[in-house]
Amino acid sequence: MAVTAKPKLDAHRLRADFPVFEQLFHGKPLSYLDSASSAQKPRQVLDTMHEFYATSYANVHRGVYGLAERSTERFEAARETVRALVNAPSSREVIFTRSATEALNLVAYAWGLDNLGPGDLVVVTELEHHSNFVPWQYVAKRTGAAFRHIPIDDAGELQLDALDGLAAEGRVKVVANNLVSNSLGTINPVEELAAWAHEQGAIMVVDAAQAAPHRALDVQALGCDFLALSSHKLCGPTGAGALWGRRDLLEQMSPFNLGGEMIRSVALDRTSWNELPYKFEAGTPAIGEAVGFGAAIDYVTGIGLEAIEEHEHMLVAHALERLAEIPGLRAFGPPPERRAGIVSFDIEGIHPHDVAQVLDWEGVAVRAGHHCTQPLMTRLGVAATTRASFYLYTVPEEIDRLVEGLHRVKKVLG
Ligand code: C6P
Repeated sequence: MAVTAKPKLDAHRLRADFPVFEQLFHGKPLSYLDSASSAQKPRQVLDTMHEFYATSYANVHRGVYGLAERSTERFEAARETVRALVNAPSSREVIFTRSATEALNLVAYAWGLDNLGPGDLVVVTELEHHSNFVPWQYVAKRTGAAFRHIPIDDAGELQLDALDGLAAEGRVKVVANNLVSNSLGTINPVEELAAWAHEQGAIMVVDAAQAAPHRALDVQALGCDFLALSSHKLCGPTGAGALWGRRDLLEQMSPFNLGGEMIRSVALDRTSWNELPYKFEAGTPAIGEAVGFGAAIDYVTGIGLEAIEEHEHMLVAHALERLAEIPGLRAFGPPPERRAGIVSFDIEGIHPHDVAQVLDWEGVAVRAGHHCTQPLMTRLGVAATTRASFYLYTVPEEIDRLVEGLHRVKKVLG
């Protein structure tokens, strides 16, 4: 596809914000096509974290001295920034976690263990990341609930006609789905699933780890009950993530981790819990990382999530068109308009790890593996795929380098 439309986002200019691109790998500039795994960090985030640690750092919610108050204000301001990103009604409903994985485990344990039992159904999908699959499988086993999945069709889209059959099997209590699939890029019909979940009397748990960096989010419009995201996929630091949950549900839930700020009072025979959101934030939180998370959200929203989404659609359309010229290449997933900036593919007769190795020699970084979606790989009939994923700093020329690299892969290994 000729890339002619006037872009709203100038990725060539934005790349200058990212120091990582100033280096060479194997003597070549870096084409970083692994942003779905983790995004690179702009100067704005790195500088904010440096400035925070240098001038404003102390433990939060504990000290009465000026420095601790300043640190607490910055930490709580980051919480408000996350609230605004997902349009939550209150920042009390925003819990800082270490990652999206921890956020999803929090719901599975703290809600699931008390609310699931025999005769109940936990429903996930065939394209779920292990982080929103395994905790539910585990908690279902522990509570005696049945564990079911919504299958996908050959294009990698959810088969919603399976829902009636699931509802007939028992009481559906949980529906868990990612808004964007990390392996295929599929944008899933979460609003529809949330409406169905509520008709069944179930909660809707949304894994937005791959959606939050790439699309505008609104938990109220999605109609979900819980939503998980992480900082590191959104240009922020590792070690920080967030869970948004409906206040009435969070109020009713037992704590997940115990100790530190989540406690109100302790006696020899009993302990009471702090109010939201602190009830779910045990121990010293990742303070500087939360501040960096806030700076990353400011950076990404300053560029505009709609512009990022549009940019990625352009890149995906360009990638799918160019990849079609590689003999023996099979690209998985839906058409460009129904996916985020992720393309997974297989080249007949060549292992994805070998593909990624040869691409690395060309300075092109992609991920090869099962991408923590083994049930999906089984459905696709492969052990692994090669995955190229894009972000706001990806330029079409990098996709052209990927395609040139794949021609070389074919020459060397085909
Ligand atoms: N996917 C990938 O290469 P953490 O690492 O906890 O912040 O996020 C986990 C996670 C949850 N859900 C989805 C949809 C994800 O894509 C991920 C992380 C990375 O695809 C690492 S496996």
